[in-house]
Amino acid sequence: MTAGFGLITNPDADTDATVVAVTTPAAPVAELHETVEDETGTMVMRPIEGGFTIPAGGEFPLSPAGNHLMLMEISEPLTAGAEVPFTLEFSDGSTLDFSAVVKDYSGANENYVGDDSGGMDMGDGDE
Ligand SMILES: [Cu+2]
Repeated sequence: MTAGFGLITNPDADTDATVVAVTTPAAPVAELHETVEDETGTMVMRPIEGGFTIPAGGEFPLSPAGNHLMLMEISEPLTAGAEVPFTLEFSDGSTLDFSAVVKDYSGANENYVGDDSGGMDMGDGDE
């Protein structure tokens, strides 16, 4: 699976900012995901309703066991060390471009929504 982690900050604003979408040339489909506990106590991830809200003057962490940017339907595995550009789109229509360096990551072995149903393409798990 391929996901994006980091920290979104909103240091100088006096209003909250809401990220409603993410796009990247690295993946045909990119989603904003949250990680939650389901009825059975299993950690699962799913598209977050309403987007990521970064409080005014605050920050919004993206982490392997929490909220993250989900890259889906990637045809070519991303190479560690490569730089991948992203664009965040905010609820007010503004956008923010940034890039992130691809890293191998072997942690975060939560169960993910779709593992059993096959309804979600998590990319190349062998990578
Ligand atoms: Cu995800």
